[in-house]
Amino acid sequence: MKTILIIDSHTGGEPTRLVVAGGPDLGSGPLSERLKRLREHHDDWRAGVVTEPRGSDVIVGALLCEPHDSSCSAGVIFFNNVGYLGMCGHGTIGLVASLAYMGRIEPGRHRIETPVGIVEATLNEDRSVSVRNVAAHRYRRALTVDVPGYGAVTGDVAWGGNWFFLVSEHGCTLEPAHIGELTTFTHAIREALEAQGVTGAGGALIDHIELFAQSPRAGIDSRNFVLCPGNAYDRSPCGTGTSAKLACLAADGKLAQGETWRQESIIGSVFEGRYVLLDDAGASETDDQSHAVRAIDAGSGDTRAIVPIITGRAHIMAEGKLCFEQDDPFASGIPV
Ligand code: PYC
Repeated sequence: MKTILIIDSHTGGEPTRLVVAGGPDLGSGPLSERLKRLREHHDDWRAGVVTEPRGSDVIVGALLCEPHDSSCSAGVIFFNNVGYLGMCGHGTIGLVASLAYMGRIEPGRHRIETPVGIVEATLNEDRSVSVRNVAAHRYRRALTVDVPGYGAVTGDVAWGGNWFFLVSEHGCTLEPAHIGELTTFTHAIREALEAQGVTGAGGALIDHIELFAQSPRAGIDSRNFVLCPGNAYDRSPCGTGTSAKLACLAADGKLAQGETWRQESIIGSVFEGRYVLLDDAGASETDDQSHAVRAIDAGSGDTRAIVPIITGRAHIMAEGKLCFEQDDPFASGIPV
């Protein structure tokens, strides 16, 4: 029987399943290369860990890896029910909380290697975690797509560690009671973007859709609804989605460097976000921001890049061992 050791946490309601032992041998080298090996040779393993019957559509998996860069405390590859994520903000907060729970790290700053660059996570004394994300930028402003069944929808395309289409004018009610229709609507937007050839830099698929509305709560700047690639919605305010939002706010001159933005999720959990301009972030960080810089070189219409800092809190939920009997017909999940 094969076994995999896991720690489950949630960040603002969004679960992260950290695999601490029992992952496939991906060899050495940069995490982008190891991600390629995971995708090409061990995709069944991914599905077994996060999809039913051992997981669900909501769980984000995080494979703990030896970092390639020795200045990093850990390396991580994020995955979900349908594939892989470049970066994951809530997942990084969950990873850091789990490493602290395991006694592997103390409060303070820790560099973490991901397939899209190095991020820096600070475990704060109050157990919240602040993630200094890879550089974010708005790639296209006010693009309109024709969404069958809904009509014209206008939004921005931005990179926050994943590609997002961000929509503020939509006429929807962002309340938990409407999650079904919000999922159907955002799914239709994603299909329309793909069908109409709207992409991120270099033809990248825009696989996250984010709607915004005002929050009814005092002190909260905005509420969001985020559709993730496998059609689950993010229970957290989405770290990479909040990063993409900060990039758009910065590009529009609506949020100054260092100012705090409180982003609430559809279920009411909150991340605090702020940013520094990439140019001001220092030489060591710019080395890590190659993806964003490449994206900008590829011809952005809107080139102001920022380094987002996202703060949230994760809670440990479970520690255990996934078991895979040799004759289990669903060891690689339930095919859909
Ligand atoms: O927090 O960045 C995030 C995230 C991406 C997908 C789900 N959560």
